[in-house]
Amino acid sequence: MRIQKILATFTIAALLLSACATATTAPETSAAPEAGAKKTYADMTMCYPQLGAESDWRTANTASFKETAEELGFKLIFSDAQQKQENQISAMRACIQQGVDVIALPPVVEDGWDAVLTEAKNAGIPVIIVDRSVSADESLYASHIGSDMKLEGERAAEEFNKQFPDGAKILELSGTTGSGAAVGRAEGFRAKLNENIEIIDSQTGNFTRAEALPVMQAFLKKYEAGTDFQGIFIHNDDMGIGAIEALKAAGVKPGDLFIVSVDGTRGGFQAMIDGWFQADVECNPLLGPQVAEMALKLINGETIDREVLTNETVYYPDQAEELLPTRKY
Ligand code: GZL
Repeated sequence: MRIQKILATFTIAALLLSACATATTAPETSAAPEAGAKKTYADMTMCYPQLGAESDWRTANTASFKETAEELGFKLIFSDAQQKQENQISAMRACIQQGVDVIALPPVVEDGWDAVLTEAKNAGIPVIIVDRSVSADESLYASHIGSDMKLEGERAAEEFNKQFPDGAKILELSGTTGSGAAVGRAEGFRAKLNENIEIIDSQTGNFTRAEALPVMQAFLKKYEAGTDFQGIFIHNDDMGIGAIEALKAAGVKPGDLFIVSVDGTRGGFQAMIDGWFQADVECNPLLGPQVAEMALKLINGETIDREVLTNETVYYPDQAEELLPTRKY
């Protein structure tokens, strides 16, 4: 009898120990979904090789993706390319090596993506083009989501047409050369602008305040504000704020010129309140939630729209004061 009791004691102890062992050797990471189970955000790793931090718009776009990843619980591999395409491509290649589930690419310029998009496709990693467009063949990416940049340009032109029915001479401060945003806005602007409104000069300020300031200073050395030109089309608020610094230094006053900008950031709203901007064409950076939803559908093998355009409007000074506190970027 004594032997049986001793054996029983050992058996129970062994069982208890193995249970503990199982507990301590439990897998470190969450178990991958069983084959055939739908993936959730917790299973998703998204690569976001952000193009830079050149503007308030870009800062808001980055925040939208980081906050969405936090809220929904997916892993975001984020990098800042400082507006250099080669840095974005290197970041994408690192993500492909890592075997991410999806790449969301906000391309700094339209051209030069075919090779890396082909590499992603060959690795079975779907790509969503975010914000600006690419010239690569549509077969190389799953979808594009962003603004209709051409329409933004057309909307800006309509403001000048309304303001100058008898014609005018204007300047253009354009965005990053070769970017879908600058190309689209310039194209739409010219397509819609009345023939009696002449663009006497156009220079890029690369979407930044710092680079727009010297461009506006150079314009003011060449042209007399009010006499040689009566208005300016500026491709984003940050460049507009840089230009205002040069205009102020040259003795130009708010309202002396008719200025239309793009983005609708808080800075742009303040420029409308201060009388510098007469209209601000909205361009929405808060794309994180929609891209996350599209990405999860893709990794679950569901179909998504090939083109998703954001609905946008035009803001005016008479509503700027009231709306400024509600602006999310
Ligand atoms: C437009 C976006 C542009 C913004 C700028 O969708 O790509 O880039 O208009 C930003 O403010 O820098």
